Amino acid sequence: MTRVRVIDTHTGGEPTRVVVASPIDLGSGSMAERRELFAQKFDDYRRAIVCEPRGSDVMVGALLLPPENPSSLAGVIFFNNVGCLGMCGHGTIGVAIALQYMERVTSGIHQLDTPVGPVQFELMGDNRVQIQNVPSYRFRKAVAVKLLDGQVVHGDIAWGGNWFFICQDHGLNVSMQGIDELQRMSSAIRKALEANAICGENGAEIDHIELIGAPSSIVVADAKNYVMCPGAAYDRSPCGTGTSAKVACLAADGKLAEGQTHRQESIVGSLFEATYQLADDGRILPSITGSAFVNGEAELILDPRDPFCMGIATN
Ligand code: PYC
Repeated sequence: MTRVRVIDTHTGGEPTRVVVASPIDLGSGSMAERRELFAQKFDDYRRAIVCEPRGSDVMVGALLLPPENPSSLAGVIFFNNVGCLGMCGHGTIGVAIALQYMERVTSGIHQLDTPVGPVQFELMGDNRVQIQNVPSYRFRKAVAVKLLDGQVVHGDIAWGGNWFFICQDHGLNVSMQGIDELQRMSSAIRKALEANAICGENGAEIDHIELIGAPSSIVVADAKNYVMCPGAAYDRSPCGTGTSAKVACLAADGKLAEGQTHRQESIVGSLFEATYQLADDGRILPSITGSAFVNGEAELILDPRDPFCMGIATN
């Protein structure tokens, strides 16, 4: 039997399961190489940790590893019900709170290595964490996409650690009451992007769809979003990488100044506050602040006699 120690957290409603000691050896290559090895050779562990029957489609895993850079605290690979992510903003906030819970960090700025570059976090007190995400940018503006039913929507293609199609003219209310329609619309956009070979830079797959709407009256926010993740679950948090991508678009449009705060509400009413600094190359360096809480601590038991020991595949 293999035992896997995990700390469960949620960030604005979105769960992160932090694997504190990796049950597998991914070597000491770059984080991108280790993610590739994880995806190619150990995908059953991904399923075992986040998929049913131990997890769910919404669960995001965070595998803590030795760092790539000597100055970093740890390396981390984020993954979900269908594969690995590039970066994960809500997950980084969850990892920070899990590390604090384990008394591995106190105050100060700490660096984590991810497959798409280093990110920093700072504990702000009261379960709040500020992260500095990877450089983010808008790749293409107002790309028209024709859906199968003939409706045409437009969206910006932007990078925030994952690739996003950010759409405002979808014609839907971004609210929990309309969740099924938001899901259908996001899936239709994702299919149309694939069918028309609309990609991120260098042909990268756009695997996150972000629908923007008006904020509700329950929190003070500038916008609300619904984000469909790869695997079709929607992010309960405002999505850290999605908020970074959105802020990159606002910056590119001259709608958000350096240092100004953008408040991004999630579909469940949780909030991230985002600011940015301009990088020398024209990209932005986003900072995202949100809160996470530890809500579980467990040892997963991987019993080889269990027919669903390595999880139920959803892809
Ligand atoms: O917060 O960046 C994020 C994220 C990505 C997928 C789910 N959450």
